Parts: sequence; structure tokens; C-alpha cells
Amino acid sequence: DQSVVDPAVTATADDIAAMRIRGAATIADAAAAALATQAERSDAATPAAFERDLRAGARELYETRPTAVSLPNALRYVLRGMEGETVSALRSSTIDAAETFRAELEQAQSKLGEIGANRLRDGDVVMTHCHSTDALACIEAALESGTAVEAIIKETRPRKQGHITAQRLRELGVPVTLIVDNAARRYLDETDHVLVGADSIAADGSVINKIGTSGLAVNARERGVPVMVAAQTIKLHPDTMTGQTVAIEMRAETEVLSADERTAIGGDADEMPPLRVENPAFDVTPPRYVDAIVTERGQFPPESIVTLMRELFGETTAEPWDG
Ligand code: RUB
Repeated sequence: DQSVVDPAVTATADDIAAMRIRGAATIADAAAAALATQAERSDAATPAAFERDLRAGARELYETRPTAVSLPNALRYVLRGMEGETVSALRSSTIDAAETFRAELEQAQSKLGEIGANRLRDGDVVMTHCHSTDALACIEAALESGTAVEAIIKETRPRKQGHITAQRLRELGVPVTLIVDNAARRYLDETDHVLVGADSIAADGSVINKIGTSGLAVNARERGVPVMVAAQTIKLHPDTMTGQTVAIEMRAETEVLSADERTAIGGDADEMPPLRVENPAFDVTPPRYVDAIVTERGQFPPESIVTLMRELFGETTAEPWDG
């Protein structure tokens, strides 16, 4: 393979894989920005070489993490915008597509925030899981319109993204209570809304989000607390319309158990088979536990999200980075 991938793309891919860049919307934005940088800097001699290199860059980004569909949706958007007969036309159309994508992403998030804020009432207590910029946009919009809320924040083991949520909400002046994940059911008694984001939404309305979301949603239903999912339409997973399932990323054991901890509990003791540790990063919440999916196009019951998906994505075709 003769393709040349810009170091900026490789660096972004490494940052996504290592979760220095994380969260579905942020990943999509970074991937589009990386393709724009490659387009800007490419010294491909022919249009064919330019396109081949951009596709190779997109493939490198695509292969970082499997669950957030915002990533392939972003890559598809930028590569489909790559048009022209000359290198310079290809370059400018690719950069334009990436910029348009990034601007739309930001607009969608603030529009979604305004819609989501309508569900919140003054004095409400919101329980969050992980760190979602789409979910936080709803709280931010509520605060801007003078609706005061409080937050109960789940720590979110093993990576503790709840700390990021706590920091952001404190910066916005929201009273925050941080709890361990295991305390969630107890604190649902004091909660008015569960508010989470999504990495992917399937055609049947299932929500794929940080591991622990599904247990939280089941407990919330049992407690009568509504579950609100804040997800821009780039979180809609088009392949699920034709029956594909969403791949759940399995991450390293060391995020859960250090090498020393493994030794201390006899994880590799001679007389036994080695200890198995599993670390799925995401889970699937069935639609019956979700009250509303809030997008920039309005609020939907999960069962009707497929209508929006058909309208926005139509039939799926081969991926532009394959081939
Ligand atoms: C992040 C996560 C977030 C969604 C939505 O997982 O599950 O809830 O990505 O985030 P990880 P956003 O930390 O493993 O990437 O609303 O910002 O797109």
C-alpha cells in the first residue's frame, strides 16, 4: 500500500484509542479536524493519490474504537464531500466538508440542549452517568433560561468520567453530589431525571452508552424516575436498519485491575487457571427503559427513532474508506 497518512491523523487516532480524546461527539469532531489537516497538508501528486491517502487516513481513524457511530458517520460525511477533478479542488472540498460537519455538530448540540432543557423544571435533581457533552448541553441550556438544577453524579468506574462531569457542572455553578456507581439506586429516591448521552442508537431504539447505563435505567424505571437520553442525530447507527448489531468495545484489564492487584489476589497462581477479567466499555439499554431520546430534531420516544434514521441516512452503502 503506497498511501501516505499525515502524522496529525495518526496522532489523533492514537489519542482516540488511548481515550485522551473521548466521548462520541468529541471523537467525531477530532476525526473530521484530522482529515481536514491531512487534506490541507497533502502533497499528493494526483487526484487519485489524494483520494487514496484520505481514505487511508479515514481507515486509521475508523479502526480506533468500535462503538461510537459518530466516528464513522463523521468520516463518511467528510469523504462524501471530497469532490473535484484536481488535487486543489479535492483539497478545498474536503476541508469545506470537514468544517461544515464540525459547525453542524456544534449547532446540533446547542439546539438539542434547548430542547432537552424543556424537560427540566426549576429545582430538579438530575442523575448523570459518565461524561456526555450532549447531556451537559441540556443542563447548560436550562441554566441559561434561569432553571436551577442540582446533580447527582455517578463516578463511572473504571475510568471515572464522572469526575469530568462534576468539574464541568461545578464550573457552571451547579450543586453536585458525587456518588460511587453502587449507590445509584439509593439516590434515585432523590432524583427527578436520569440524564445520559449515547455512543450509538440502534434502529429499535436501543441506546448504547457507557457500561452501567442499562442497570441505571432499569433501576430508574423501578423507581419511577424518567430516563432521558441526549443524543444528536450523528449518534444514530445506520447499519442497524439492516440488522447489524453495534460492536461493544472490550478494553484492557489494567483499567480494572493493576498488575500488583492481580498478583495480590492470586490471579496467576500456579495451581489454578488464570483469573479472567472482562472490561466492556459500553452496554445496551433496551428501548422500554428509555422515556425520551432528545435530538436536535426534537424529542422522540425510542420506538419511533427509526423514522428519523430512515429520513437522515436512507439506504446504507459501502464505506468510502473500503476500496
Ligand atoms: C463516553 C460515553 C458518553 C457518550 C456521549 O464513553 O459513553 O456518554 O460518548 O458523549 P468514553 P457525548 O468515555 O468511553 O468515550 O455526548 O459527549 O457525545
